Amino acid sequence: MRSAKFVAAGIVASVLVGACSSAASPAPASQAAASQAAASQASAAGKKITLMVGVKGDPFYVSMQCGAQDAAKAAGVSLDTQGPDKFDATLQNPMLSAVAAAKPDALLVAPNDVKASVTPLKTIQDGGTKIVLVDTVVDDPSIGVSRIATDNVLGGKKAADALQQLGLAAGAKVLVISTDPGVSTVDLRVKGFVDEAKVLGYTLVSDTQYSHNQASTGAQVITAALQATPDLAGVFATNLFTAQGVATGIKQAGKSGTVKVVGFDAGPDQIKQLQAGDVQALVAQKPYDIGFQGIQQAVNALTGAPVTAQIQTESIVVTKDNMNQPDVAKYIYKANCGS
Ligand code: T6T
Repeated sequence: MRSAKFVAAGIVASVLVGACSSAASPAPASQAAASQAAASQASAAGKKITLMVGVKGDPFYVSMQCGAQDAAKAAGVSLDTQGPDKFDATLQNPMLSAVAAAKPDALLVAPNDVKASVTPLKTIQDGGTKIVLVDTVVDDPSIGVSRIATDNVLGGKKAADALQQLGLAAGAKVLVISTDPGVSTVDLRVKGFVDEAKVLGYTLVSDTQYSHNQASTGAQVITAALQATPDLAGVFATNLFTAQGVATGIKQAGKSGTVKVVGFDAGPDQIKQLQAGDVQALVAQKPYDIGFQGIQQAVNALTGAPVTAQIQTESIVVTKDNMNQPDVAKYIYKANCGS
């Protein structure tokens, strides 16, 4: 992430450099854009922005917060970060009601549920706060001036392709373990995986199973699945905590390496499991970039600059073989912004 931070800082620097150097031989359009960007940054100073993450303490959201903090500093806006103790709309919604009462100028939010999060977000938006959806979204398309997330369908497809790279042939038995239905990101990953698994000829041994975003439940689910299907060949675990729990369950069953595990996300503990051989591949997102761009879009919305309605960020497949390459290692998530 440190390098990603420098890249992001470089983007800000190049906007500023562009604004300065445009005086030498400006193309009229870019000169106008540069002046507009500079004016936007200046006039956003002092605005109040809240970041509501999906769940507190998750290295994915910590890394997103690091990006948002850096962008907020560059724009001179204040940032306050909050999040529920569990990824659960019944816990996040009361916090969103408090945001509605506080009326920040803008809200970056990862809603916990495509349907249950709509009402509190509508109240916030109707109160005049500009909303930028970061990571997860809601079903109501009228919510949010901008939506920034990983291309999650593509990420799920990459997970299935990773199983093929690991040697799974047509007919291999596979299982998907996700968090909960109604979480937009993981639902899209499941779709991308299942569609590609069909193309590759894999046999899904059951419908998608759920960890409720708890590593311990993920471990229990895979333990039961191994008993039901002793010749299971591969598992796709759609997010950080699910993948951690699945890898633990596979290890406890003495099946590390025999049952191939592809997880989503790249938290510090997941990287240790990759190193240990309990997980074979991880699809890492770029949460720092999502947070950084989220603030940029919020600032644009607050200053009348053009806003991009939808931004899809990239993912990258991390394995034991490439995890130490600098261009891969920089995407490992952070447990705190200083590390
Ligand atoms: O995978 C991320 C995030 O994209 C998803 O919406 C929820 O789970 C994570 O935060 C990882 O724990």
